Amino acid sequence: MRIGIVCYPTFGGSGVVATELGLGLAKRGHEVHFITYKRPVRLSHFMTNIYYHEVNALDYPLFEYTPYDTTLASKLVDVIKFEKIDLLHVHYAIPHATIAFIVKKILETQGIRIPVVTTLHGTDITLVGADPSFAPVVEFSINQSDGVTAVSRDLKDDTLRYFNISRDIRVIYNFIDFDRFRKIDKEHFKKALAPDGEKILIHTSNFRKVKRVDDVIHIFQKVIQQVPCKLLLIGDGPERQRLEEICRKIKVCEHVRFLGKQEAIEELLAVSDLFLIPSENESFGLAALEAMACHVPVISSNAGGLPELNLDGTSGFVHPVGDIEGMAASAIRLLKDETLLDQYRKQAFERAREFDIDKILPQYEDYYMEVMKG
Ligand code: GMT
Repeated sequence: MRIGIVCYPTFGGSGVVATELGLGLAKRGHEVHFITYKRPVRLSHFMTNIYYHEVNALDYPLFEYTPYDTTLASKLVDVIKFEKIDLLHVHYAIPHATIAFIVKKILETQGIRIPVVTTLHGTDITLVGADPSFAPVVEFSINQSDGVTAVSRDLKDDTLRYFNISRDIRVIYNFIDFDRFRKIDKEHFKKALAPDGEKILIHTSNFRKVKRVDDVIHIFQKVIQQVPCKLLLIGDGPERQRLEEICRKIKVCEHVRFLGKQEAIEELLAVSDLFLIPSENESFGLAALEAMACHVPVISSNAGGLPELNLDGTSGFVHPVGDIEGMAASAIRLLKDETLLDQYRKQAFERAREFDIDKILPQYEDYYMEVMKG
């Protein structure tokens, strides 16, 4: 197939899933065209059947906001016609599902049918999409897609709860590529980060309020009173300054490392003992899956699709949102008992294997075929 992929190319789960999906499809012999405003972060090396089309929005003094949507639509019309794309897969409903609808209509006037699949990733429904400033357009655009997928059952349910959806929504979970995410030996990293053999707790996110990174710090504050440990905070975002201030206030700075955005997350996961993800809302939790693939058990909240991934008492522990006491107690229990920690490491890895790219990717291929058959 010739597949067009539209996504947000920056750091963030939806862009990562879209890029890894494209790379996986290309490896399986499909021709994949990425149409984005910037080269996706994980698309750094050359592959014969991967193509990249950059969308350059024209700046003009009249525009207070550059009309990126129009430029993207025009680029898509051009790429779909010229490259003879069979199917367009857009990631994150806003504005991509809407643009896809416009493109479809334009191409229809030229006798070209382009099936569109929209993948809902989470905040495009729960946080942003349901806002009245977007909702009617999001609902309309989802209904106009030829196929719709959601990254968890919970996100599907939320979508049906928030919107009046006439389409079936297929659940296709996030996935992981074990060629990249696996336990690697990075002992020298471990020595540098935890010179006295301290345990390492890790959190990666875009530091937005929805991630409740302050809970991570407060959990850590409780854990360090009982287990010598360090906390790695990976990523960046609007909450960073406030979080640094919390660390100063509760005097844990010397044990907490803010490492900013990192590309080789797997190297940091390789030296970590426990992953914390106490989110308020999380459609799936790709970051937790990456940790599990590297044999790192997860302490999570029960928000959204997290319990569909992190099995309480198997791959880690699940607690209600905001239950700092409970999450800290589970963390202490695991970190104090090396045998139990080892058992959870294995179980986390086994759970991650259920989301192997080789199992999930064919689900997309089958779905594309169904959608193309109409
Ligand atoms: O908010 C983020 O975590 C980024 C966001 C995105 O769209 O880039 O991630 C969402 O999509 C990921 C991939 O499908 C999911 O694994 C994340 O759980 C989801 N984030 C939220 O729902 C908050």
